[in-house]
Amino acid sequence: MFTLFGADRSGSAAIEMALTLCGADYRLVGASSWEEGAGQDELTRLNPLMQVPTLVIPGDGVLTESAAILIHLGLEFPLSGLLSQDAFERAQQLRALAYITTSCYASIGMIDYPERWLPDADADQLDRLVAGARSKLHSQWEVFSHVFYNPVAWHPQAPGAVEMLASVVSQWSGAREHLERSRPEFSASLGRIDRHSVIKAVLQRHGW
Ligand SMILES: N[C@@H](CCC(=O)N[C@@H](CS)C(=O)NCC(=O)O)C(=O)O
Repeated sequence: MFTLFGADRSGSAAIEMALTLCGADYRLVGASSWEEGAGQDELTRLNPLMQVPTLVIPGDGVLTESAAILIHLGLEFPLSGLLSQDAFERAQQLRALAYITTSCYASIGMIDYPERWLPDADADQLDRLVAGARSKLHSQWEVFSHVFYNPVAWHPQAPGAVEMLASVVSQWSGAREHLERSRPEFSASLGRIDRHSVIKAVLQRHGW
C-alpha cells in the first residue's frame, strides 16, 4: 500500500494519475504547507520541505520529488506504460521529467513564494521577481514543446509519466493560456491528454 500526501490542485495530482495507471493500492492524506491540519505534522516529519507530492512506499521508504516518484513507479510497474520499455525513448522521457521539475516546477516555486528568494525585498521588488519568473516559466514551456513535442518523447495517445506531469504542471500561472497562443499544436495535444480517462478523472477531482 502506498500513502500519498497531497492537496487539491497541487503536483500530487500527477502522482494520483500514475498510481491509478499502475493499478496500485494507495491512500491519500490531505496535507500541505498552506493548510494547517492533522496531516501537516506527519508531512513535515517525512519531508522537511513540507512539500507535496510526498509518497510513502511499501516498506516505509519516503519518496519526494515528482520526477523521482514517477521514475520509481515506472520501474516498479514496468507494464503500466508510465515509462517506455524502449531505452532510446525512455532516455528522452527521463530528460523530459527532469526538465519539467528543474525548470518549470522550480519557476512555480519562485512565483508562489518570491520572498524565499528575496527575503529582504519590498513589495515592488517581489512583484518584479514574480513577473520575471512567470515570463521565464512561459518560455520554459515553449522550449519544452520545441524539444519534447515529438514522437520519441511525447505520447498523447497513451499518456505516461511525462504527459501526466506536463498535464498538471502546465495548469499553473497562465502556462496553458500562453501555450494556446504561442504553440497551438502542442496546446491541443495537452488538451487531448487531459481527456484521457485516468487523467480526466483526477483533473476533475482537483477542480481543473
Ligand atoms: N521539487 C518538488 C517540488 C514540489 C512542490 O513545490 N510542491 C508544492 C505544491 S505543487 C508545494 O508543496 N509547495 C509548498 C511549499 O513549498 O511550501 C517536486 O518536484 O515534486
